[in-house]
Amino acid sequence: MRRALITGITGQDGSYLTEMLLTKGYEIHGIIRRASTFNTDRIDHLYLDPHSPEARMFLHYGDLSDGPGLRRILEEVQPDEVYNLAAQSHVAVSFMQPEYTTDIDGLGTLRLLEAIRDYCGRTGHDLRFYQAGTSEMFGSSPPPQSEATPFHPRSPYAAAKVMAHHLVRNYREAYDLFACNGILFNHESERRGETFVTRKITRAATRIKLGLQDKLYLGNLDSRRDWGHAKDYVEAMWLTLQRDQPDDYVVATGEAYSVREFVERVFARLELDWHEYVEIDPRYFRPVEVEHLRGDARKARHELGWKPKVGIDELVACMVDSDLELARQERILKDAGHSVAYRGIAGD
Ligand code: NAP
Ligand code: F7E
Repeated sequence: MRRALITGITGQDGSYLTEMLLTKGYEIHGIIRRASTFNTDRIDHLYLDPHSPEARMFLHYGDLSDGPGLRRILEEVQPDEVYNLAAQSHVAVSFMQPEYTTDIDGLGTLRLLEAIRDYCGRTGHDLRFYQAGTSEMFGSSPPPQSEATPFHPRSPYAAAKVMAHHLVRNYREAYDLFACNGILFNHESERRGETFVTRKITRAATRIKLGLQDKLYLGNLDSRRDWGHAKDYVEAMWLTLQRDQPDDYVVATGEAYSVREFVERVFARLELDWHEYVEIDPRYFRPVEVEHLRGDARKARHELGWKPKVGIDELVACMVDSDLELARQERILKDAGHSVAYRGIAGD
């Protein structure tokens, strides 16, 4: 049975990757952060008591800021594959917390690579490493962006991810580590964090439809993104680690739409006129914007045999339908006299 160690297992991608690897027969070990509230919603449906003979997913407390803890987990788990998905992944938040974001997304990757280098050198074990890099690294480089496109990061998040990208390449060249970078374009889902723009839109529009909310406040509607479904992207991660040689791959659909077009599609599915509900709030503008991301994933297509299955219409449909169901549940609670205050933090 192959064993995978996943940082960021409680995130959107971590949950889909875990589901996929379990169906492939892997034993999964995930690193979770200790929090005062439960933060395992996205993987609760996969959890079995570790005492159960059927349990194949195990959780370990850890944090990318804690090198010794990462080392201990590696020794204990002895994984065949390591997927580094943990990150402070919100671009706008990275402008508010640049040092923290760099510590986790940049230095955190280094801590993990160093732990792996020492572990492999000392035990003679081999493992394969995947780094979840981002199209944000291209920043202002014009589309279509491929593996050959220069990086021009436009946020602390993107700069930290560029650092991690180069470290992964360096460890591959210097220490012969099977270490690969994904350059992942935006990928969304019903499990997407609620402050990323697609989910913010589908949550708000469905709540508006059911009378739970009046307005949706957004920032820049003109930026264009290449949006795919997260399920497809975790498959590309796994395929990357199954190659004979380590390499770096852009993962993208090749189609881009503006935030405005995404809003239009979502409200149209709900038979609402978005102009009546959407307002611009400048607090959601970023100090500098990434205007246009559209990926060229031909290398992944040829070498990994990967192509996305879900296009924009299906993505919108599944996010809207899932959030409509959530809104229906909120409506029932509200009608029964319970409070259903919706949380949102200004600026993200
Ligand atoms: P996500 O939903 O924000 O999940 C991030 C994960 O990282 C969560 O499990 C989070 O734990 C964990 N984490 C945050 N800080 C940590 C720390 N200090 N130590 C340990 N774990 C920490 O992100 P995602 O959308 O699944 O993305 C997965 C990875 O792909 C990230 O590295 C992201 O930067 C990268 N990426 C994502 C996209 C995209 O469009 N989704 C595109 C390109 C690259 P909590 O649950 O406790 O917060
Ligand atoms: O913004 C604009 C915003 O926060 C998309 C992360 O997964 O993908 C993600 O980063 C666009 C930007 O994602 C609001 O200005 C307008 O132009 O959904 P987002 P992102 O910044 O593209 C990359 C590939 C990652 O790697 C990241 O981890 O939408 N926008 N109004 C808004 N964005 C937000 N969040 N909120 C708004 O109100």
